[in-house]
Amino acid sequence: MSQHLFLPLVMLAMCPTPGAFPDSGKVTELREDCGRPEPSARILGGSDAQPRSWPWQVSLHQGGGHVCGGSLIAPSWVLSAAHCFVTNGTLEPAAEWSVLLGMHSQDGPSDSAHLRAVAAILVPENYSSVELGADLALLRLASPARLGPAVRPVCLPRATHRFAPGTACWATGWGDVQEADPLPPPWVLQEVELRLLGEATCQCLYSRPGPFNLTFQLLPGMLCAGYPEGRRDTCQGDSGGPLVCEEGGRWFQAGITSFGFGCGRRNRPGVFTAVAPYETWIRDRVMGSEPGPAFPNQTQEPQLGPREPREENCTIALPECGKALQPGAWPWAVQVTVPGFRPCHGSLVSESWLLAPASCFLHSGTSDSGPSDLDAWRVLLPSQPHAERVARLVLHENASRDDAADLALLRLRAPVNLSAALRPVCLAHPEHYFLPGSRCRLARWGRAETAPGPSTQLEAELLSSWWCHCLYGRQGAPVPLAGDPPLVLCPAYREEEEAGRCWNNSGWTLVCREKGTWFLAGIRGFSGSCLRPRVFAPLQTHGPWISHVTRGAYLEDQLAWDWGPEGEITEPQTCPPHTEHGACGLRPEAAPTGVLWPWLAEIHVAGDRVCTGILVAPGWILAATHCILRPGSATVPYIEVYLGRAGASSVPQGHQVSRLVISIRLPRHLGLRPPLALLELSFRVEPSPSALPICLHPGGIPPGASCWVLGWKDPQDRVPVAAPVSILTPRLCHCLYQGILPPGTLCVLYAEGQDDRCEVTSAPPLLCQTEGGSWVLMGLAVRGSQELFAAISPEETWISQTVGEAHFLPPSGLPYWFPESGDLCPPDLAGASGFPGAAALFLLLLTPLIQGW
Ligand code: 4AZ
Repeated sequence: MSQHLFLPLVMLAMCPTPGAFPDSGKVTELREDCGRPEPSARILGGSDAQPRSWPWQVSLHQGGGHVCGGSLIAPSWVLSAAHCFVTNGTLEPAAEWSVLLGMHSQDGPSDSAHLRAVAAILVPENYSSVELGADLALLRLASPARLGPAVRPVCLPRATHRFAPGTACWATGWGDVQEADPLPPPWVLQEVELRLLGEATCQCLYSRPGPFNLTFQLLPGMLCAGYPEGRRDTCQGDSGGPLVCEEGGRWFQAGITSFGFGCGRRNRPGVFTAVAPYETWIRDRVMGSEPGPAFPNQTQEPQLGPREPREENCTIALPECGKALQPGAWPWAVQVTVPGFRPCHGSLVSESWLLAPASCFLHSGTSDSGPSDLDAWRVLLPSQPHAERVARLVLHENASRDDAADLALLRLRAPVNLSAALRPVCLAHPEHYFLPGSRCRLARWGRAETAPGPSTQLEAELLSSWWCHCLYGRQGAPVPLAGDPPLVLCPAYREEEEAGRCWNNSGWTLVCREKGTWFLAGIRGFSGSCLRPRVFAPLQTHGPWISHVTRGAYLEDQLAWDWGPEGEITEPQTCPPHTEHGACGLRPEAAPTGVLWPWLAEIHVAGDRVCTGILVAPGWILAATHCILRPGSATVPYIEVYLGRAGASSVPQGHQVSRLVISIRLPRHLGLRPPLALLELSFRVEPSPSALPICLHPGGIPPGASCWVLGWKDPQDRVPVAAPVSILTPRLCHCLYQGILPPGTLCVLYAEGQDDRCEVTSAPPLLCQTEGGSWVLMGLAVRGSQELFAAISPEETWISQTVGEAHFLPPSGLPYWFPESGDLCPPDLAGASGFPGAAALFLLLLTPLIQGW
């Protein structure tokens, strides 16, 4: 039962002439006395039901605990919901269940409470799942219930019985009080008043897709009860229990609690199995039982209830959360000022409640009994000229111990009038998953040391947990399973104008957009370093606390969301090896933006040609000198570098990173022009799935590696292609290209039938994926060649000295080995260099014979 605090203070009309109830007796007497609770002084107005108010309510136990509700309809029969007993299409054995009657609190036995075994469970043949209807079940008790003031049957409606939309009825049960928030001890039976909704109204509400495009088709035999604004509802654990309506002094069971999208969500009223249509089904099954259930005639004409809106008009009662006219102009951004302190940034979460870090208030005269000076606190709301006052402060119980729970809720003295410029942010339910690729923004949170700058606009995209852990987590450590809910939210940022600013002077929230609606997804307090905030604590784990305190926060109104492939990961995954400078050579399987080669750079030289480059450290690109510097040119060209591109024309280029080159470094080479150049970028790039340094191989050929030449086929569209190749041993290479190769040249052989060659003027790189999973750079194409590459390993010292953070992996594999002379080559190959491909193939076929060379 959820939101039971909203129960109105009303006295139920009592039956006029309460008669003594027979413990056993004539069938007619019993039938007449269905649906009449003990007429003791029963006061409604709280969430806990009074004892004996709902004497037909039973608790169905399995494995020693309450699972579902039910209603006593005859001494030996209980009505409940089929879904309580059917698992994966199979009816559970009756012997596993027991029925507790005359219960008030699940805490301990009372005089009236007694237990019955279940002799049989009957479910309609056409029941398959709750959404498809027929969600009812009959339980035959092994022996009749002991009837008395706390145990009495309810009346059942005839098939012709009509319950008018708008009628106030009552649902009862021991179910959750919020989603994922079980009824607390002493587990007293809960009651909630629900209004019957007309079919069209209910369908209209459930047809409104909400953020996740989820709708539901109401079917005949279902009925809805609740409110468009939600808040009062049944919930998990109430299933099978009764929805009863009073008519002429008797309580008739109109519905059986069946399901709904979540609990208490707006536009998602509870769905019940309508009992009246099942009169025949019930009668047929209980036939012969004496006494059987009672189906009294309807004595009064159904009347239109007072609050039923026009059927086709189901305009939701509340304005929507999470809509912003433009990102950054957040209509929920609030500032709370406590005298003597800087303003604290928080978010409006309903008409009356704000969410902000508890740390803003922990040191401002707050005691357990609350702060002493709330009167002096002021709240500035967007587009409001006057400050508002605070009526109440509720600190999260773990606020001072756990950064992820650094939360406080503040109630305004008076609810605000919401508008397009002033509306709450949406809060996510615990099952809500912000999927990798979700678009997010940063927003200020808590007390800022400095005035907010334009970085409140910073855009980010959520990373998968694999990326998050391999990029930011402890490298090489096993990646934890995707949490449920995720343990962290991990954004990769888009480029910002003010690179290099320091981020440690403020806390931040991550607001993420789903279908045009912004959710407050994560929070992050002050960080100790200047780096942009990396990991956020997901806020949805606190959904139940926020709902519990506010009872009216604007939670999203949809439940199910497929977690997608990441949710199905069952085996821990391992990050590829890393270097002392962190992650390198990680490659996403399928990045949301389509960027698959995060180290591949387009180098635009002097505006007229494009070379391939490879990111080797956050501020450095390695490229082929011959492509960057044309012979004869004396000046250093103007060079721009782009990372995170998936082709010149591909849209969107969301995570493209661009930098200017501020210096070109060449190693000292006696006489010869060195093949490799290092380009220093104007400022560093943040590691992300679209810009991540590659690892560098320190020499030899990595054992068990798969290698590719990476580049683009067409220099105009520049869609990356990777041609699979084998790297020949230096001796084979030498034999094929006798005498013409500078030391340190790598030769490759393209896979047979491989036509996707990279065009050579851009000097494509040769790279391999090692057995450990990291991608390593081996070399860059020699001018004009598809098969020959200048290895990077001979330049390890120069590269490491120039770029302190270059990621050289530890040495492994076959050592480099330069032949002193060509005499060791088989004679047949000496003249084969004109056909290196064919000759190399021949050599490879001979490999077992020549491995000892
Ligand atoms: C359940 O899971 C359940 N708000 C019961 C009722 C509702 C939702 C879920 C309706 O048993």
